[in-house]
Amino acid sequence: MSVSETRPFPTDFLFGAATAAYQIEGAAFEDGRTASIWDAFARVPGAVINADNGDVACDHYHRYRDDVALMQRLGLQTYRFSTSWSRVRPDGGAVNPAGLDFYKRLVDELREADIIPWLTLYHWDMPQALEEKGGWTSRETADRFAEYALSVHDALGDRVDIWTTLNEPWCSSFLGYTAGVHAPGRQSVTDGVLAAHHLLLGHGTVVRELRARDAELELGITLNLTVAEPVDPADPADVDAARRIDGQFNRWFLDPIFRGEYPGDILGDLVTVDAAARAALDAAILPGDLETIATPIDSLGVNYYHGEFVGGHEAPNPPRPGEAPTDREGRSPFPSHEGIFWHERGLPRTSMNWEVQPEGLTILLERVWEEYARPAGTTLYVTENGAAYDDVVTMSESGPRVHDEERREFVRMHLGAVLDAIAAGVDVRGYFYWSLLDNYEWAWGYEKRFGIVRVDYDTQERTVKDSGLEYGRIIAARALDPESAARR
Ligand code: GBH
Repeated sequence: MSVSETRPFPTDFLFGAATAAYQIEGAAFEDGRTASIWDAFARVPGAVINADNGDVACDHYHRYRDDVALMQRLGLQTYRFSTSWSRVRPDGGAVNPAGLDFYKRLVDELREADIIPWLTLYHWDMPQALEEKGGWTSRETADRFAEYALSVHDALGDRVDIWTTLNEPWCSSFLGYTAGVHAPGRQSVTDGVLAAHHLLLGHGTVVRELRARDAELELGITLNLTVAEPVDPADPADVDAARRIDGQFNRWFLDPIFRGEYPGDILGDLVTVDAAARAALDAAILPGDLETIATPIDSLGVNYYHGEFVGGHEAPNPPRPGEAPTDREGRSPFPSHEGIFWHERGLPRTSMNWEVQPEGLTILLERVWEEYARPAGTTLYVTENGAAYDDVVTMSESGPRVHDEERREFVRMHLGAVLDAIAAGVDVRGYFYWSLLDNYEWAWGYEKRFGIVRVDYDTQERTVKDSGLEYGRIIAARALDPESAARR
């Protein structure tokens, strides 16, 4: 939607940016940290573009003070980061005080700068030693996760109020254990559905235990949610394709968390596509699990990147699939994928080949609010939204500049979409751009840049991109201003 007048944000709306430990910290083997599944996966031949790994990444572990100063310059009110399990409990074992000290220093620096720390406990980097004991396919990993969470809370509970258990458990389970394009790189439907269950169980256990320790904490989870649109809403095969995508991305996680049950249609599909996987899931769901998973949360984090335009008939002009950048053969992440086809609808695309569809964010927020969050008394945050583009650096008298016009527009349009949702009555309390910095984009290595701040990986120099300057102006004005497009 185009902006013809100044559109203010609510006074308590929070503007932030997000990162994740493995993607920015580097210092992969310092101060007692041991390998995570991503350290291991990055070393599998062909798994990651250029065999890139997170050994150095943005060197944030050593540069966090400068990075916090940068956040302050941008005017961020909050910063969403994750803690590394392998730093806090190397190999998933005993607590490592040196690892916790890093997060204490970071959080103290943030608080000093008046930036609210928003802590995510798990952004995909389980200790490799636990993977060797079964990883998320093992029920015990949920208990190890709870122990880890409590040790982070022991150290930081007095200075962090907002806690997210998991980032995007769909990716951990189905990209990691079924498609095999993310760590740990397994390719099994059974492993994916078991991982999803144990991730959810770990989430619920941690919410329950942190709530019991401190009723004041703001607790939640972040999900990658999408809008699945059928090519022809009058064609039953297209509608069914959209139902299966919605069920496997969204409802697989939303329904247990908000309703204490897995979606029946998706369990039905699972028994037809892989009866053994369904039996394994049934056996893994023990009495009480779904009650634990449905422990009430205060806020739901919505990560939105793009929608899905799908049908039940082969596409005449199919778009290039987006998720497997390497020569390592990925499988479908969806247990039920037969007969689902992605179609082209002519939307602009980012350099990930993801569609740009800001209205999708409005539609998604309205739907999640009406069907799940509002009835549960849960508020919403957009915990990630952002885009990769092939940025070009130019030299000016004042130093390097990045005129990332497309990203600047992307941010403005999606903030407009959030305002549209607020105007429609959705209680969405904040927005985090993904990401503060260019960083390690998982299987894409350092090739894809999502930052509002450029990172030169040779010098570690940071340059605020035009999109970052624009975001800073929007935050300062607390409004989307039609003029700011011209003011550069
Ligand atoms: C987030 O996940 C992550 O939380 C973050 O770490 C990451 O850096 C960031 O996004 C950018 O990737 O097969 O083409 O249909 C992204 C969530 C969900 C987005 C699945 C892509 C399917 C792509 N992803 N989605 S495609």
